[in-house]
Amino acid sequence: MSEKHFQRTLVTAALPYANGGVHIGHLAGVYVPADIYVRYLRLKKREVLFICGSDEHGVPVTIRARKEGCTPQQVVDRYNAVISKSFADFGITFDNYGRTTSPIHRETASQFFRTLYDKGEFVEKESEQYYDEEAHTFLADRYITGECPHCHAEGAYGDQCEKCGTALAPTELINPKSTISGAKPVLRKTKHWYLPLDRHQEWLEKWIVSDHPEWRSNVMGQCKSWFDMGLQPRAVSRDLEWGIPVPVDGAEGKVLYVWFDAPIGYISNTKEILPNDWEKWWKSDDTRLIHFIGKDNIVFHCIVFPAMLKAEGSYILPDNVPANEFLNLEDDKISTSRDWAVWLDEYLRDFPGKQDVLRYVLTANAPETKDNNFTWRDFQARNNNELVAVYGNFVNRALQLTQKYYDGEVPASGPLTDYDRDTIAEFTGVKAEVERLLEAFRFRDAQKEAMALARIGNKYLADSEPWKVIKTDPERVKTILYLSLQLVANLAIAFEPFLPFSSKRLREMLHLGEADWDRLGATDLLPAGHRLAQPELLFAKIEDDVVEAQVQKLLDKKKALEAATHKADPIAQTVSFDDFEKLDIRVGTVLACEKVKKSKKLLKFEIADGLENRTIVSGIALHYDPATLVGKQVCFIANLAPRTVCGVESQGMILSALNYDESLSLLTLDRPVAPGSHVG
Ligand code: B3M
Ligand code: ZN
Repeated sequence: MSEKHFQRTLVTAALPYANGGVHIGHLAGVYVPADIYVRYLRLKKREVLFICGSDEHGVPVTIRARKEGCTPQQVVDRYNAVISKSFADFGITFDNYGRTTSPIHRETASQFFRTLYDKGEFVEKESEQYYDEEAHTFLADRYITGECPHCHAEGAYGDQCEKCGTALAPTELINPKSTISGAKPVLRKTKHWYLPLDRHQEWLEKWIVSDHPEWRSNVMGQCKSWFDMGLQPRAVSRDLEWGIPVPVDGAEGKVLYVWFDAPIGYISNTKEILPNDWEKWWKSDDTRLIHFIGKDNIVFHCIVFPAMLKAEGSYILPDNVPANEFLNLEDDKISTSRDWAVWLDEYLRDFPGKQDVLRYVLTANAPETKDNNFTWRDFQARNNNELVAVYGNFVNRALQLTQKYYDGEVPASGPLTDYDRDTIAEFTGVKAEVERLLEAFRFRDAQKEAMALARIGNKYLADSEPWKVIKTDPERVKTILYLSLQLVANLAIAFEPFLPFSSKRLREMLHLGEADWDRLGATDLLPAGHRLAQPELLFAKIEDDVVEAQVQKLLDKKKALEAATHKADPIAQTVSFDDFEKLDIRVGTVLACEKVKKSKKLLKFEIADGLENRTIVSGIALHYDPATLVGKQVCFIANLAPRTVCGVESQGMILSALNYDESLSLLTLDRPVAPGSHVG
């Protein structure tokens, strides 16, 4: 069915796991495109509902809770607040942002499971799962670690080896261990319920491949590969404590699999705000259901959840699932666990008031059909060269000149030239193109089309040169600025779905009131005599040092993580205490320090050792400027036999630590002691 046959549109956005914050990959992949689409539908005065919420069950939450020594509920309470604030800060306009630990969700998900169970839609199967006898719990895949059978890396998980990426089953791991107690897990029989997707394959394949050829190629491709492999029964329950209990007798200790429970969150978050009116959104054929997700959720939204909805029998199915691919960050995969991300709350602390800059850049680089990459340099370039130099510059010049020549009042237009008429023809055509692209979920092209409006304005003003013409033909300038102001007003409307914050500020500067999308393309949005407010710059340049600091922050994070996770060299052979006591390690104060001639690596130290002072040569010239070492206190081995190095007799060895990345740090003291003090 094409859009026009639907009465209303229900838009959902993937429920973010409440085990961490929201980063730019989430915004780019799901939430900005979904928000653009919903804002557009509202501007078109269509009936729309925008639903999301926190996904609060599942193993990632329990792993975070263990790591932080708190309960899963405390984790989700914290991150649900962080996430919903981030979305509000970035103008993501959900009609409801719920959560899957809410009572209404627990009831809805339990009821949904029970309905399928009573209809015999599940297959019950007994299987063997790893059980931790010390922690008295079955182990989810991520709680089992061991040697990867493929690359033999240690630390592979029960579902995947992060080193070589191979998908694994827990029983494939060599020397499996529980990450909870460290014990060797044992296999135990356990019963679970499975959704027999194989029984749904025929209708699913027809519904997607034949009935929805318009779906994005990346989505269609993934679905077809699942069909080609042959759909398999999928477990819908787990042996876990954290989750929604399976509402069946004899299911103690079992909860709904998070990917069974979470999509039902879309339904419960609708019911939560429309207790008496939710069914027309989920059960009426004249509702169009659109799921906005990232590519790793395609199978759950195109195959698993539709199979659940079909099996239940009273729900509609999604009409489109415009899934985005992934956004990388500085050529590396964004990762919550490795903290390789730009977190929205951090971004706003570093770039207050610049939500639209990030929305613009993420839309311009949206990974709509293939993975894309975010770099801080590109962020700066798009801000400076597009938002400031084209859109902001055009608006500012048109408004400043109107202030200067007409005291902020829109002038009456005089007769139009052919150039005027050509320009008008150009910008009145933009509306249809922006709409066509938005209806097709092509947000980056749609935004580019809106930006074309700014380029038209910028060119028109630059070509018309009102600041020169004012001297010879003041009447002509009235027409130039009148038309330019109409273009500015059109921009405030055209950018509303994409850049809501700056569009609002611009409408306020124009005294334009709410954006009226139907008027987009009009040349009388600001009638002659209409008073404008004092103009302010819409966007400000971002300087090199600001983005360099962001890149450095990421590199520092990477280094810190590498250092924290680096596997040290094995410990050397054990020595006796007597042997250790033979070493006489002392503290010395650096009296002087200089490079050793004819050597790149050596520094010659004069050390106060509490006796006669001494000279020591040390190979750290590549790591230190000798001048910075004078006065420092260092640790040195005092009774090492003297050696001549590069013609200098060295009486001892200064101690330093060599990092895994070849960087080096001298062993210094955190408070002064007398030279010659013993180290032990
Ligand atoms: N919680 C988010 C993810 O996989 C997952 C989406 C659920 S949507 C029902 O990143
Ligand atoms: Zn591996």
